[in-house]
Amino acid sequence: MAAHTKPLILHAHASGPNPIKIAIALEALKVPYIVKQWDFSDNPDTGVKGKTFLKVNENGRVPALEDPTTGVVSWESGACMNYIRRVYDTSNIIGPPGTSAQDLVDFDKWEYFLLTTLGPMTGQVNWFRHYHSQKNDDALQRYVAQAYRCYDVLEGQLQKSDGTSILPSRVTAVDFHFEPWVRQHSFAGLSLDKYPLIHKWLGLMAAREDVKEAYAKIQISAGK
Ligand SMILES: N[C@@H](CCC(=O)N[C@@H](CS)C(=O)NCC(=O)O)C(=O)O
Repeated sequence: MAAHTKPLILHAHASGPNPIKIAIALEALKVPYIVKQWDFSDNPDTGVKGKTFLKVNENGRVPALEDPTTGVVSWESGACMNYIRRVYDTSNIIGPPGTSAQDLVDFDKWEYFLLTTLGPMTGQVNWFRHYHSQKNDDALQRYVAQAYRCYDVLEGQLQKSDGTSILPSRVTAVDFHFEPWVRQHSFAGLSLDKYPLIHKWLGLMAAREDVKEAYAKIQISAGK
């Protein structure tokens, strides 16, 4: 890491899964950063839908990432992750393990699968289980089934590494994308009983120093 790198500013929320992915990547690459916490309100000073934060991310969601060294602002966890990889992972510590066209596509497809499918389906399970104003069991069951379908796909992929990483040869940013969403399975009311390799992978991820440090920094910045 260049000695002149100024700490990046990671905009986050105490319990939202998407900012954690970015904190894990910054920890893995030893990039300095500070965490700025927001709530989910439209309070002008503290909320993601308030006027102060909307100047950083007009979509009103976290993560957002400011890099004072380059002046670049990113949001959407996929864009933040790709920015970090392009600028701060020149030795390819967390990127695709191989260089073939298939290796690069494999990285992309699992990253996109989390961003477009497993993450949003789990998010909808959480919404209809915990937050929707009216009981809607049809919607809940639809998203529970979709989340389990994603778990089936992930369990199959983890057979290739005996549960040690999503891409077979080593842990990458793909694992960082999945970790916070799969960690939330209990909150979502989803069981890992039928998914021994996901269970094993999650345990290995939770034991990593970069993962532990990322959660610790997010919690400390939230005053927890
Ligand atoms: N697709 C986005 C989603 C960002 C997102 O939904 N973040 C949540 C927290 S994990 C959020 O800011 N929610 C605020 C809201 O729903 O108002 C990503 O991958 O970053």
